[in-house]
Amino acid sequence: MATKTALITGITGQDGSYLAEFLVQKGYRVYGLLRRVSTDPFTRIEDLYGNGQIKLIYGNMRDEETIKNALKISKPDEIYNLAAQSHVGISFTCPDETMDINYRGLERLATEAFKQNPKVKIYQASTSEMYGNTKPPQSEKSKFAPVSPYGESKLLAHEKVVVPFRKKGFFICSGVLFNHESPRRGKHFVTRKVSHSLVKVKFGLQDMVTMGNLDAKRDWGFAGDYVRAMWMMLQRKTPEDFVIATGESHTVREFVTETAKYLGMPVKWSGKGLSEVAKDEKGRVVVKLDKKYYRLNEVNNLLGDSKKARTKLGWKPQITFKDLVKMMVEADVKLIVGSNEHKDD
Ligand code: NAP
Ligand code: F7E
Repeated sequence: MATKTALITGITGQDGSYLAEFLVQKGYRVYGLLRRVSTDPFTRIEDLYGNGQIKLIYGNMRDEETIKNALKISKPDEIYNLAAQSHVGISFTCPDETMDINYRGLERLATEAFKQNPKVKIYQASTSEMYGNTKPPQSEKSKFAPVSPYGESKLLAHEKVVVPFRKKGFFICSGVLFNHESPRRGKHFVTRKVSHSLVKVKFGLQDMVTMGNLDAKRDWGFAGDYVRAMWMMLQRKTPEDFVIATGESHTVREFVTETAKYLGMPVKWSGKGLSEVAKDEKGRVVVKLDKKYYRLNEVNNLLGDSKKARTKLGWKPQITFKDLVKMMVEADVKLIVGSNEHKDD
């Protein structure tokens, strides 16, 4: 079989890095769209790039010409559109940028990609945030009702780009992925914030971590399992959307409790509302709350029903909630204790 070529937007992100590794292992020629930033963007993909296993093309989802150029250079068979302003909380402070990257960006990409090659297959990174507070469990049949600019931008990308292009006969599909995490997760997402901070607390490098809503429930899986599903969706003859989720949900509070337990630093919760705290066995406060980490609107309860993916794609997650906590804590212990990270970071 001829070597396939993939173009990944968002290759420097959590999912982009796992997907690049996965596709390289499958024998793909992999290109990634790289936006210029002042700091080192390579941390997650430098091995693949250094070994010449992926090629990077400068570009930006906000700049049509750079997208055209990336498509002309890479000539992809498959496109994975993972680039996004992906932080829900931050989307409330920069809604226009979020919309331009997440919705208009896909519009620019899909329009040009299908013009250059009508047979190209496109995967769109849709999200459980599109459900907002629709009653769980959420499946492909559940109602979309986003409550954040991020959720709205992703819903527009789905409804105004994915659905119409598919109706015209092009291969484009949405993976409606529920939260997925890993040691490569950005530190401003709650799981990584908790694992990274509590490891620092454990080793005396930080006193406590300050957080927001502990009652929110999320269906957390492992990013490595989820990129496999993205690829599976593009190997089909006909494009369809799939929910990808573990089918198990936990509160943010439970994630903290489990992380602390795995670190051998069990915590007890006390207090109510903003005064709630978690204390370690010596009675020291290791988690406190601050209003600034609460969102303007919250998605309270996400729990995915991925029956369709399990039957039609043959996909199922391999990593459990406890495995995920263990994996993230162990990676942060290695990073922090091994690297002598500074106390004020
Ligand atoms: P992430 O770590 O935040 O990565 C986002 C990627 O998008 C980064 O490579 C970033 O580049 C790139 N990017 C941002 N703005 C861009 C622009 N204007 N032009 C080009 N690239 C740009 O996100 P992730 O967790 O890997 O998620 C991947 C995708 O899945 C995103 O679309 C996200 O919305 C969606 N999603 C994620 C989850 C989840 O739980 N992780 C669940 C459902 C859907 P820089 O390195 O330069 O910042
Ligand atoms: O928040 C609560 C917060 O930022 C999870 C993105 O990948 O998944 C992700 O979006 C929950 C929320 O992820 C803090 O209020 C409490 O209820 O880790 P998060 P998210 O908003 O669910 C979806 C599926 C995506 O598509 C997105 O791209 O945790 N929470 N305290 C906190 N959240 C943060 N970030 N920081 C806190 O201190």
